[in-house]
Amino acid sequence: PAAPVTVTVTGAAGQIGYALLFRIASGAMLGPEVPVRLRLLEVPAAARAAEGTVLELMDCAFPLVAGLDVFDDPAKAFDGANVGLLVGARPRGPGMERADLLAANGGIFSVQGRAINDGAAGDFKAVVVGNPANTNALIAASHAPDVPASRFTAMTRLDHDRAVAQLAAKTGAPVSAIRKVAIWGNHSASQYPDITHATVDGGPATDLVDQSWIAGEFIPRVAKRGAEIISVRGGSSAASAANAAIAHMRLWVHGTRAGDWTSMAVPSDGSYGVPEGLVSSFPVTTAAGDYNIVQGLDISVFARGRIDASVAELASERDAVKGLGLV
Ligand code: NAX
Repeated sequence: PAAPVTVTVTGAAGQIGYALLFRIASGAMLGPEVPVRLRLLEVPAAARAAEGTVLELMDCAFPLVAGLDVFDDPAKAFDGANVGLLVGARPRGPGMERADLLAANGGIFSVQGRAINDGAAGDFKAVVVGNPANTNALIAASHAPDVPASRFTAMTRLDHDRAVAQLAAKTGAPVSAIRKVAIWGNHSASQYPDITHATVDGGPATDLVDQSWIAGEFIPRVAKRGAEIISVRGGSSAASAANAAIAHMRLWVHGTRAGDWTSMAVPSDGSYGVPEGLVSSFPVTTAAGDYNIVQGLDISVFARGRIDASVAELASERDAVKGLGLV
């Protein structure tokens, strides 16, 4: 049997945490043969609720679960972690300015970055889900100098899946027929969902839809889908976000399929003119636990403008947290 993998989940008592943990425990993330040791991190006030989730996880009698522990101390929660799903974050409260939000999250992700630096396993990989996800990943990485920055990624797979689903609905094709959708930039309304390179049943997606649908309906629908979910459901995306976090990590560990890619926010190496170090979404291929930004794609004038606008937002978030001494 495979060796157990230690998975740390933060914000474990939250709504995404609840949708995430049972699927990780069932093998949906790392595979049906891989035992998992789950380490749940919560704030002290929510640790008891996380203990309640642990009781339920026990009651599932998942054969793959090799450990179940709850912590309110990041240093303990990340001890020996191979995989981190950083979901817990400070939501924006009433009257909170953007700088307050960045500062509150800076306090969380700097401490967690340090805990990861000091205690995580040598192959540690993280996906940050908690918003502002890209900048939180940047903060965590900059407090973990001994861990390669490339291991700190942020989630745009939910945006990617939303784009696939919208393209499938518009063309009438099954989602399984769609390849090479991409999300660029920030996980925010400034993101650029891109179907320029996408295929539907092997043919160009752009032969099936026109530019006015792409610019007028598709892009805003995907970029503002989070707000649409809140207005219709009365709560923010939870199960779909958990599903995307599982896909993000499963693909990173097990690899993307031939002829396809995924979208991940990763520290830029300067590709496509995105300033080095900014955690920005790109199309990436993955294999054997590594990822590579897809190179050589044609970027239209339209795409350039969209990518530059989202990257400018990321640069301003980085400048704000730099001003706070967080990176
Ligand atoms: P909830 O408010 O339901 O849960 C968050 C949990 O995190 C709470 O239980 C809280 O106690 C815990 N927490 C807060 N600070 C913590 C800390 N320092 N250490 C450990 N736990 C801590 O939010 P939920 O709906 O689960 O969403 C979690 C985060 O995901 C939010 O920041 C949200 O904005 C973000 N999202 C990101 C998405 C993405 O695509 N990247 C989409 C979904 C989601 O909106």
